Amino acid sequence: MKKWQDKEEFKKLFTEKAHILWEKDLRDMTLNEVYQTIAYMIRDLVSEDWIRTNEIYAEQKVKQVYYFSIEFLIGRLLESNLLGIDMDDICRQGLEDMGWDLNKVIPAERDPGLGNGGLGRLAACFIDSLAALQLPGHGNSIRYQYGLFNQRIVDNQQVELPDNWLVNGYPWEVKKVDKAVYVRFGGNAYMRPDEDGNLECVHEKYSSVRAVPYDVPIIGYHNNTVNTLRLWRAEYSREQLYQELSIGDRRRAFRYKDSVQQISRFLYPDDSHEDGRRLRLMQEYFFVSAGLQSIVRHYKKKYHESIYKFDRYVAIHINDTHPALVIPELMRILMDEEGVSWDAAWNITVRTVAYTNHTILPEAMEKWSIPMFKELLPRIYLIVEEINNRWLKEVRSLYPGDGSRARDVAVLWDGQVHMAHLAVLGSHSVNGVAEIHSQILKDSTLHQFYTCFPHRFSNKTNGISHRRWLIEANPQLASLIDDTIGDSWRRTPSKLQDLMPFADDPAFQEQLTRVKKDRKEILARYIRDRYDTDVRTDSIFDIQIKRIHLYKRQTLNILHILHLYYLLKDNPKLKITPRTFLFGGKAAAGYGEAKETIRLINVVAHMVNSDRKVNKQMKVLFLENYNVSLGQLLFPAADVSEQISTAGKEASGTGNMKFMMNGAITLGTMDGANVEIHRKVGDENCVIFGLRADEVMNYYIHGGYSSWQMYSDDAAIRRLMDALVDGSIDGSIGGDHFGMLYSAFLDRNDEYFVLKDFQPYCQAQQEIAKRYGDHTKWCHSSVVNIAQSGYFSSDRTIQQYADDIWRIKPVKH
Ligand code: KOT
Repeated sequence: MKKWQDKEEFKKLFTEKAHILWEKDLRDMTLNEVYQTIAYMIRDLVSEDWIRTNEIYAEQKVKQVYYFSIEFLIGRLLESNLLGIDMDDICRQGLEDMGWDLNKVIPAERDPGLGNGGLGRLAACFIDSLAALQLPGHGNSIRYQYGLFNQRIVDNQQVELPDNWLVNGYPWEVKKVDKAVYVRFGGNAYMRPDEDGNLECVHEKYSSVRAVPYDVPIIGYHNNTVNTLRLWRAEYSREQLYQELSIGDRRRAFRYKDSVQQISRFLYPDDSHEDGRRLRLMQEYFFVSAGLQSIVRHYKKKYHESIYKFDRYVAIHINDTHPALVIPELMRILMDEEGVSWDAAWNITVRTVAYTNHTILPEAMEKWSIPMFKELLPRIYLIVEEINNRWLKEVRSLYPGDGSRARDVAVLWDGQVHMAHLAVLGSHSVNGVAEIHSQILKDSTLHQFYTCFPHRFSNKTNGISHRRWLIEANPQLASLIDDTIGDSWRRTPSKLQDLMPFADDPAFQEQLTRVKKDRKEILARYIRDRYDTDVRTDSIFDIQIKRIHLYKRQTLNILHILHLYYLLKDNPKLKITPRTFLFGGKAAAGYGEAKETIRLINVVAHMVNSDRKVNKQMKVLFLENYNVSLGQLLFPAADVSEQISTAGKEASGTGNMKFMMNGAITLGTMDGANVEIHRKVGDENCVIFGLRADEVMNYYIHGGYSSWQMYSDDAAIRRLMDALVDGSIDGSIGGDHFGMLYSAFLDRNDEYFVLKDFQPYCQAQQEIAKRYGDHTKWCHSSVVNIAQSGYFSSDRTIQQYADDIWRIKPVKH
């Protein structure tokens, strides 16, 4: 790897680069221009290694994995790349000499909003770990022109503004025009006999979309590996446009042009909440087909091996079902373009593809209407139909007379294409993302498939990049850890365990307290600057940051806050441990209850914060536009990590791990990865409450829960529910106030057991306050959490995928 020798060389190269790029005096440069200049300088440093990495993979003909994900929530890259190439100090010093502060330059980079939440961020942590472990693995996705909306709060309500993240250009990407491919939509597809009497497929009158890749380097950590995140952009094919124009149908021609450009324009703002739109299906097929074509092309060109050996050299991973069309698309390429028979193509496909499930919420399971699917992807539909026919024939012969089997495992059923069923059938490996979630997949969601293919199923508990979420986000803590146990944990995060002996060390506890206080002050400054509000850094920072969803139960949190407020109002002499409650997260624009939850939080916040009788003891804030960068500010400042989803609903969660790694105490239900966090740290170092997943399941199956009963029996709950609709919290009289939420709790029998878990949650909050009061004990817990968090590094997760699923090995150079 080329490096900058010292700050003098940095300054010289910076000056040269800046002049070429901006043609202006250094003093006139904007912070964004400074950031872009450094980004291009980093690209100069890594470009040789980027080329070399690919050459070595091809020369050694190593097996490579391609991680297909409709989202990659990568966050800013300037700082992580500087850390990756170990040039952060030189850059900082060089900038300082020239009159800039690196800490002010870093925020000039916009967060690429290429994801919604957990699923997209996981994909980003995974490619980070692949490069750090020198594993040959790359990402494949869409280059959305507009990311997820920017969120503003106006009159207590969420307002969505477009996220035009590419306006100033994106210095990390490289457009590869020569690697463009074409993707076909629409037209007619049918089978007919060829000269030899074999069936061949004819696909005619289709419309072609040009897919152009934009590659982003994924830089390894202190090694020479540079992998690739390939993002596809849709362009119209000039040929097709001219053809349409030459026929004389101008309208049709422009309709074609517009519809093509729509494909990579917007990221869908859904998280665990599908809505089956046609454009979304186009996006899915677009990046799947483009990605696969380029992989097959590269394999043939560089590996010189028979297509029948494809799966020995290529692994394809599908991040949930959004890329599940990989299965019929690979079948199509193998059969229609490479002349492989059905049976051989199926074997190659199944051995190549592996699938991860990220949710068991029924409304998030992807299904497409058959007529729409057929119209848009006629050739792919024929293949899916054949997969389904062959499979159901097998099922019927295995379980004769059992008609209900077919319903549970069919790919085509009830006029819909069931993507999860297609994904399981066409993969050799199916995994969940936390132990409890993988168990639920086997026991219920995919139970029938599990009985057919038990060996396919496994668990791979999620992880997070400790480089981004500890080294980069919390340098103060990282350097304290270095000083205490050395820096080997940076390469080997399990070494964080070496902190265990310091859990009761007074000197270490004191320094940890200092670091936490520093981080709370940094956050407090941000809050003061942006919201003109002061928060007490001696209060408990209690944080819930994640997408807004009824199952994640931000409602439970805010109802408890309101309850606490009433306690203080009713007992003016009452003293509680001062608390700062912070929320962050976006609601899907079409998800009414989630948007009402945001409004409720803001209305309560306003009432509490403006009440001088209580606002010394509690404050509530909703922070706008939660994204990766804001996360990097929030996780390090947290005392309490709110992980309070209805048990059995959160597949894993990964924010829980980021809090833990930064020394916060989990206040959570036995859901997702909380279960494993609890096992690592024990009852003494986290606070668990509420219904267990089996109890929740029991209520769903057998009934026996009545939220009206909770309302009648519990005066505190009654008061809170009434407050939602009597105008006492949102002032004005008239209107239904928070009727939508009231109705979800009472008329719709509280699907997520908020009222049932309310009192247990209040007690858990009291337990938190009690423990916080014993500072030494609290510090002990904080240390244990940090020390045990190494397991939740995505390096561990990726090593498991590499060993058990992909069978790929590191490539040193
Ligand atoms: C969205 C749409 C359809 C299917 C799944 C999703 C989805 C799931 N989006 N995000 N998730 C989250 O994925 C994370 C990473 O595995 C999990 O930690 C989290 O529990 C999921 O909700």
